[in-house]
Amino acid sequence: MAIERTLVLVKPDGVQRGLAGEVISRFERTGLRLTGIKLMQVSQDLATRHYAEHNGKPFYPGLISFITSSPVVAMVLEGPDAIKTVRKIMGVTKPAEAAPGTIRGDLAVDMGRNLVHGSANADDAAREVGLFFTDSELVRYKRSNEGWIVEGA
Ligand code: DAT
Ligand code: MG
Repeated sequence: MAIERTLVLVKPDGVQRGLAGEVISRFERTGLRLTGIKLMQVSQDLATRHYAEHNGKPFYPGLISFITSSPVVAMVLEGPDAIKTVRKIMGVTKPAEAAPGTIRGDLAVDMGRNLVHGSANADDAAREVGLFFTDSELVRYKRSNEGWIVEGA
């Protein structure tokens, strides 16, 4: 199990709906360690860099306008298989197909308002963490119970 870092966003709909705490809590309870967190307004420049892979798709203009419409909570989570674990907790992109028990499955109904972002793979995670956080915003620390969460930690 590789120790990974991944970028998570509570998107503008989550902040506006008062679900930031609920979303953060679901990730926190997995045991992944919170390494960075902040409320921020996503600029046009950051949005286009973050979603560069979707440039040209029909939903792209709506996606950029949505992600820049209101603040997001950005965080970095760290732990064994953090990228896959976060994606599992999020559920698939389309809320109607997201499993019950996932954030999107339980709390969303529309793909364009699906509450949460999580990096898709290791390359994206490294790129996205670097886009949203400076190195000094990422805090290195140990919890007193690491060994009860990760064997040998
Ligand atoms: P994910 O957020 O699950 O990684 P993605 O990277 O394919 O999904 O797309 C980014 C976001 O763009 C997604 O969370 C919601 C929006 N989106 C994707 N496909 C869409 C579609 N066909 N119609 C509307 N919005 C879409
Ligand atoms: Mg994606």
